Amino acid sequence: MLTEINFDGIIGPSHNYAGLSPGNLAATKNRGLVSHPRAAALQGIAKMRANIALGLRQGILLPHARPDHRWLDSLATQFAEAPPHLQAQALSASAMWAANAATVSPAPDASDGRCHLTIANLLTMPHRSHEWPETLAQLRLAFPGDGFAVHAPVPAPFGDEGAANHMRLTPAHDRPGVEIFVYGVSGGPYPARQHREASAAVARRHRLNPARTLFVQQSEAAIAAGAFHNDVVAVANERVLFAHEQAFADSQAFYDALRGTLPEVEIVEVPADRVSLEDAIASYLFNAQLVTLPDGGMALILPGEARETPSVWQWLQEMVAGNGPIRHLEVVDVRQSMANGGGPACLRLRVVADPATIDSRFLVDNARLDAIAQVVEAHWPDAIAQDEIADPALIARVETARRALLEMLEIVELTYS
Ligand code: SUG
Repeated sequence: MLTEINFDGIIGPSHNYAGLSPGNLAATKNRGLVSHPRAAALQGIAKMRANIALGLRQGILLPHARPDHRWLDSLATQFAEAPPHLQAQALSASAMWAANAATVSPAPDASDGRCHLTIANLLTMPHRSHEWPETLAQLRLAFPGDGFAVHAPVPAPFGDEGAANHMRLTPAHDRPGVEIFVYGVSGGPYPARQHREASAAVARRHRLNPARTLFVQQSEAAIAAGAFHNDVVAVANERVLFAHEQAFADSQAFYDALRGTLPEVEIVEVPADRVSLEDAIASYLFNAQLVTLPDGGMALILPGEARETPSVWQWLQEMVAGNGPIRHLEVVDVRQSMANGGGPACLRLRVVADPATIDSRFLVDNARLDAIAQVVEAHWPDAIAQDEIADPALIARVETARRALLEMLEIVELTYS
């Protein structure tokens, strides 16, 4: 049976605050802080447990081999000798943000009846531009068989950041939907990471019906205010779109096109005079997981920061008290990831598929999460300060930690380091 499964990136042992993403205000503000990889990974595991407790199916994606020696090799250097900016870029644990792993079109949307996944090239940020080879290897392993088509990234110079700039609206997960690709043109002082040409290529590869595919421009104001991905200002689930008033360049044209394609759509728009773009971005209100519960109701899985932002929490209280489609708020603590600009929705990749067709090593229940947590407790560094990221002892610890996880999970095909 086709089901939505959230695959969360396990937060890797090299998680640190190097401030590598201009336009991601949290990451640049927190540059130089001491990170806590063990606590970070345990927060991610606790979020997965909260999803399971809601009755949802849960999967995992694995931390990548860091430092990325293959990437450094291709730059004709080695970690110990590389300049500090390359060391930081090679060590980043940014693959944790699984929403940037790929764009996923479930089988009911594709004319060939397959579930298509295109790996994101992430080429705008150097530290993310080398994620794709391992992401490709992982997703080819996790999604085997003819029911899936896992595509290599679209080529440069067309930037693609995956599902973070893609939304799907549908009467039900297992029915044909409308796929929405959100691209940026200009971000004021910051880069627009998702290029329209990349989105168009992904839509063609995925064999989507052009009449049920929309390309929508993200507003420049949103990118300039720190919404470096659309999933910082909008999220969709089944027939519901939840978005900030200033998320899109021309919301009215978009909403009209959407209603014309999917008449049952419900648009929950948060007005700027209730929640400013700044509050929305600081609290990550829209970087929530909007999910359908087994009883058919919808829940919003929010970061703690949303509860701590008065305008946001007040608006949410009124929303759930009203008659809208979102009935339940679930608050999770992912502060370590949040400090790098990654909220609950960034940490997961949604795939609608039959769980029986997925490599079961990538699916988790509470017992398997217990085993992962044990490896994290035993091996993940407690803290990383920026002035120790080149320390050989730290690097050895990071590499041993990931290997221990892969061995426990019996996914040794992916051991590169
Ligand atoms: O690409 N942060 C990530 C956060 C990604 C969030 N994902 C979604 N919105 N879906 C980024 O900016 C910071 C890492 C550092 O600076 O070390 C970073 O890459």
